[in-house]
Amino acid sequence: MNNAYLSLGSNIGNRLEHLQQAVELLNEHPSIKVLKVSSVYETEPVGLTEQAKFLNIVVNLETTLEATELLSACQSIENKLGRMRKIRWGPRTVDLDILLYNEEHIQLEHLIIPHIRMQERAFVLVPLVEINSEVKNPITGRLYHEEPAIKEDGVNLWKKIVRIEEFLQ
Ligand code: PH2
Ligand code: MG
Ligand code: MG
Repeated sequence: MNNAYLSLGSNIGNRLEHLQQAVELLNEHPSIKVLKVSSVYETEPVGLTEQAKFLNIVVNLETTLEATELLSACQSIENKLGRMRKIRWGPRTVDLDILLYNEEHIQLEHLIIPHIRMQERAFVLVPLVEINSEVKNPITGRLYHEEPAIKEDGVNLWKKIVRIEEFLQ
C-alpha cells in the first residue's frame, strides 16, 4: 500500500463544493482511500496575484496506484469538475497536486515528487502540518513544520475540520 499527500485548491464559483466533490471523487476511486482531510484555509493567491482568493486543503490517502496512475486519477477529477487549463497559475475550479508519495523522489518529465514548490508555499505547508506535524521532506530530511515559509501571511483558517465525515457531507 502506498501513502500520499495531495494539495487541493479552488478559487472559482462554490470553492468549498469543488473541494468536497474532489475529495468525494478521490474516495470513490476503487484504488484510493482518503485517510485524513485538513481544515479549509482561505489563502491569498501566490504567483499570479490578480485573481480571487483560494480555498486550500491537504488530504492524506492510501492507494494501490503507482504515482503516475495517481496523477492520471487527479487529472481526470480536475477534468470532471470542469477545470480549463488556460493560464498558468491562473484561476481554477479545482487543482489537485501530488505533494508526497511514500518517501519517494520521483523525477519524470510531467511529475516531480516531492512537489517542487511545496516548501515555499504556506498554503501547502499549513494544512499539511495540521494533519501530520511529523512529515519530512524525503530528500533533505527536514520537517515541513520547520520551513520558514510556513509563517508567511495570507493563510487563514476558514472552516475547521476535525473528522473526514464532516467534510464529505
Ligand atoms: N495554486 C497555484 C498558484 N497559486 N495560490 C494559492 N493561494 N493557492 C493555490 O492553490 C495556488 C496559488 C498553482 O496551482
Ligand atoms: Mg497547483
Ligand atoms: Mg496542478
